[in-house]
Amino acid sequence: MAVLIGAACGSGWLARGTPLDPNFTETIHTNAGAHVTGIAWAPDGSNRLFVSRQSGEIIIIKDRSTLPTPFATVSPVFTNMECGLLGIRYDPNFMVNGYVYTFVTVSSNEQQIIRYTAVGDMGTNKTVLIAGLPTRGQNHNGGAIGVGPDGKLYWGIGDNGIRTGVGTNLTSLGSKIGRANLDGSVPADNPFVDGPGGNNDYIWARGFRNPFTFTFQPDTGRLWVNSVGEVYEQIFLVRAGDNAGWDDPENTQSASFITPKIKYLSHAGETRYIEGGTGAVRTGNVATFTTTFAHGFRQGEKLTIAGVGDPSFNGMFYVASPPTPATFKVAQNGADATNGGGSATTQDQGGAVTGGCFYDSTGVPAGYRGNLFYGDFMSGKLMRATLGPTNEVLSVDFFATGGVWHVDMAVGPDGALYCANYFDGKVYRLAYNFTQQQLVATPTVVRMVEGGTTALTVRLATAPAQNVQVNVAATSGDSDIAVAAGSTLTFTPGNWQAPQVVHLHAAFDGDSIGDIATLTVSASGLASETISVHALDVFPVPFSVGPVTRQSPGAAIHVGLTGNPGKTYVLEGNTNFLPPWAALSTNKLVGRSTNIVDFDSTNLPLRLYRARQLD
Ligand SMILES: [Ca+2]
Ligand SMILES: [Ca+2]
Ligand SMILES: [Ca+2]
Repeated sequence: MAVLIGAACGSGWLARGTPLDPNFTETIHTNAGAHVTGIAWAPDGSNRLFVSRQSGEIIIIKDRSTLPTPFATVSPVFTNMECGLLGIRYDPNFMVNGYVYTFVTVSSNEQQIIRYTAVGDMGTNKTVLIAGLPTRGQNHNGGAIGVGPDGKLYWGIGDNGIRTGVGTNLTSLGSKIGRANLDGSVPADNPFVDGPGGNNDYIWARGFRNPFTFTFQPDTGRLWVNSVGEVYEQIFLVRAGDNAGWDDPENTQSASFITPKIKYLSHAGETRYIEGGTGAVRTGNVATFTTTFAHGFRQGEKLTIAGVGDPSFNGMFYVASPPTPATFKVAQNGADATNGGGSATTQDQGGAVTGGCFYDSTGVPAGYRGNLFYGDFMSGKLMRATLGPTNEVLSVDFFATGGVWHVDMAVGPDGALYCANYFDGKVYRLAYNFTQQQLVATPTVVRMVEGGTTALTVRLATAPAQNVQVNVAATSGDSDIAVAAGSTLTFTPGNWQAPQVVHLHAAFDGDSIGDIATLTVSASGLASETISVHALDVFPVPFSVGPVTRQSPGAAIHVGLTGNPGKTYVLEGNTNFLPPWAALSTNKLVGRSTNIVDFDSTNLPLRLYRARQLD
């Protein structure tokens, strides 16, 4: 039984292991302290790595060092077994609103989604967005959290170790992926919304034993969920309303369930036997194998074929197309032949799938871009999956082996891949060793919101002989998206490695569709790179004043102001309707609304308010 973050002994002295592609170099980036549960690079170009620890601390790593004061220490936090601060991710408008979302076990019977607001390096204004999420204070708590391309908050919760919420259950958030608006409210388009009916309206997808991590695919925006398994570790590509089948048997889900895109048997390779006689048939460089019983292999799975009587069938191959229950095909050069016997064996990847991400940077050769990487907590191995145009898995290989306690992974602003170990808190950097100059831009798919600002980063791959000027410009698409800063960057032989920041702004446009634009990153004599930018639509609303509240006589009055993000409103006050109106506060709205304290109102018996839009 795969146990995630169990009570196993620490093996902190062990090295992470070695990337199998010798073109990658691994170094220790930093030590983030014991019991790291998540890592996330601030999407503002600040080069800050936020690290969540199970103990409740969120720390910031900058220039490879831990800042002396934690960003925040979540309290209360409940840290028994697999409980604690389990996940951390950012708002797509983080540069403007500073919102950081966390998934936290707060007691032996409750988990919460908690938001902090970053003010510089400090987390302020702790806000519980969603309370009452299920746990029994032991295992299978889930912990995945993130904001989707639809600007909604998603999280994953497991079966709490006692089959909570499994099967067709729609009342519990156990064994579920949940989805909420960013303020914690229920989106009206969630698939099982029934209002006062018995369904839990947050449910977005179900049937997950322990979704400890998930990741949104940058270009498609699709959600890939890593579900830690009992017999099989499974990675699902999930849509609204899907059921991944738990607690039915894993990897043999019936037709009403989704099946994993990637799976592996916990703690071992798995052997299936090939029929004798005609179990191996090669025609036109495609070999078709028939197994003695259902094999359960998935497209793209890597197999070791051994012992076939005709040895030309033997070797390591990827399942080349969607298999049938007892046959599979692989690409295999060779003369047409028929034979049989032998076996096909899968890879031993580990026993608890964790911490994946897509390689979303130009800081790797094209063959790596857009690949899905994931790790395994028990084996410490990192895996790399390549995907075809319809998200069919083409190959799954080991990327690094020999590590321990892998827990989370992220692409950094320098285009390198970072991964963290749970027990010792070491964060490793795996970087491609370029031998030729090129532009390294990260990410290649930018998700932001209308009226918002975000950042990407650019650096050079190798030391230049002389200064290199890099230009970043919006070259096609919606003109509402523009480079706000960093359109011209200069790299020198001394600073070529340091990521430089490009700020993007998406104008608030008042229509009801999102913006899509392409940026081109270019430099004389070098291949250009393109960045795709998506700004989520923010639909305009009329602006209004209210509610107006006063806690007690003589206290300052609080005034709500609702309007459109990116627009500036001045709140004015008066005591008698007669001119002049005094300007009390000028606000450029970040979200839909803000709350203004009228400190001049104490002891005023009557106060009138109005707002005007300035732009
Ligand atoms: Ca309901
Ligand atoms: Ca719009
Ligand atoms: Ca537009």
